[in-house]
Amino acid sequence: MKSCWIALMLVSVTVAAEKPNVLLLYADDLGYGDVSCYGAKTISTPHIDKLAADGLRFTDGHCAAATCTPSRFAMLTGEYAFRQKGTGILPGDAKMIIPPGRATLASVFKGAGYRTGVIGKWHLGLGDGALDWNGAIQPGPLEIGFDHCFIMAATGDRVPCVFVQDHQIVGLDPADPIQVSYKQPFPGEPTGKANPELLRMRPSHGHDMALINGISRIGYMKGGKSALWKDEDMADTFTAQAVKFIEASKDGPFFLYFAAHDPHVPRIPHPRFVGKSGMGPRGDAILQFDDSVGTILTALDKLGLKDNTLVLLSSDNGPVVDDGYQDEAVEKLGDHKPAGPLRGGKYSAFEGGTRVPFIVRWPVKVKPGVSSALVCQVDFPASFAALTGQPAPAAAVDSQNLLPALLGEVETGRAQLVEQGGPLSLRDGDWKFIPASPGAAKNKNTNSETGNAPVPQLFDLSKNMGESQNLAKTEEDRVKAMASALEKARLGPGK
Ligand code: NG6
Ligand code: CA
Repeated sequence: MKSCWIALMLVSVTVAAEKPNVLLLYADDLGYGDVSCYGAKTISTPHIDKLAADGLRFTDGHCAAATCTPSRFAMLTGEYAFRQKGTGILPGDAKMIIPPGRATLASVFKGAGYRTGVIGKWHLGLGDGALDWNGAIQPGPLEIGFDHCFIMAATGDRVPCVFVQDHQIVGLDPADPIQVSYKQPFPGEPTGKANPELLRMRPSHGHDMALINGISRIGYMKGGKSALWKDEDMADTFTAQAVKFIEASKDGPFFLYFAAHDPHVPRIPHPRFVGKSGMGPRGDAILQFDDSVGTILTALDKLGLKDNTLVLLSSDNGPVVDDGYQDEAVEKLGDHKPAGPLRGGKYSAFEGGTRVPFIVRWPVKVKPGVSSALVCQVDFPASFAALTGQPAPAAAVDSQNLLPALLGEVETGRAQLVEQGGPLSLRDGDWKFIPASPGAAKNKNTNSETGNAPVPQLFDLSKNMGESQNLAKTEEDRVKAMASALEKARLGPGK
């Protein structure tokens, strides 16, 4: 009888370990060099550092693209975004680009009996065209595998400046309906262009339309006054929602995609962070993200969920300094290198575009350490399907099961990876190939490098992580081989 009980206990322990809670802590525009555990010296991120010290820190972890929408599309669907039209940076009134019913990272977890939620930045479109924001907002996250959502439609710098919970705008007064347009201003409503005297932060490029909370945005809106967010409270609001979701799901298992807004523009952190980094609002917003991470992890601890929760921390694309507002990010940067030793950043085909902080912590399973395996967020659907004992979704064509690498059992990840910066580029082991591309070498808005060049570029990252020595001329055979491998990967599996 006794041995029976022991056997039963063993079984239940094993089963529990196979379905850990999964908490994805996701920053917006956080660079490889923006956190102290990746080498930042002028900024300190103690909560992220602690997570890394207790977990596995990847030095070659990637998002799938160097901007938000394609990156998140790939992470949720397991398909590179460049295979689908209309997956570039979306306006805030775009229809949803993941078709309802399509298998996603969320539906994988749901299929394994998880409670699933997304809190924070969405930016994958809502509705199926001509959405009435005053009615039921669908399709949205709930139609692709999430049980719960508390999101902003697009970005902090895009209208509508309201939160959507499940299918409704939060706090909307029916007597003051909300209207959104990306075509023309609403007569009588202030804009950044017409009313610069009302601004507390001026745009540096674009961002001169609807003026909400003293900040002008992309797109126009009218009404919905009672529902408008206050930028300085946004991180606290999302963090509190995340804690609430975890508390309500404590009997588990749950999957929470916590999609923070920091340090994306506009950078308007809560007053308690203002001036704390010495680097202006961008640095302060990074401290705010670190604080959100700390608060959420403390909540896990308090509920006794730390041991059996797999926490993943990463970012949707590389860093950018001036992304459209005069917020002193350039002036106060000092010696800080947002992409660390990498070249490029957001919008770039260089490594800084997609190589980002990437940490996995799962105390009962993952040994703390550092891994150099090449891993990508596009691999999440197949890897988490494997973790939860399910087949990978058929449409997740680019997603590889990298569970052994993600759990630190092996240090081998992908053999190859397509990076979607400006031009598509290819990683093959430590080699990096960027084909010749006619585009401009610099992004004129952000004054940052795109990776475009009129000649092919080839780098040996094992010796030259900063992609400064172009070996294309001396390694012609390798250039040829990688060009055809990239073309093959671009066409897709089976082509
Ligand atoms: C760009 C915006 C930039 C930012 C980005 C999206 C201009 C000139 N620039 O078009 O400010 O919003 O889109 O960032 O409007 S992302 O992280 O969501 O991809
Ligand atoms: Ca982003």
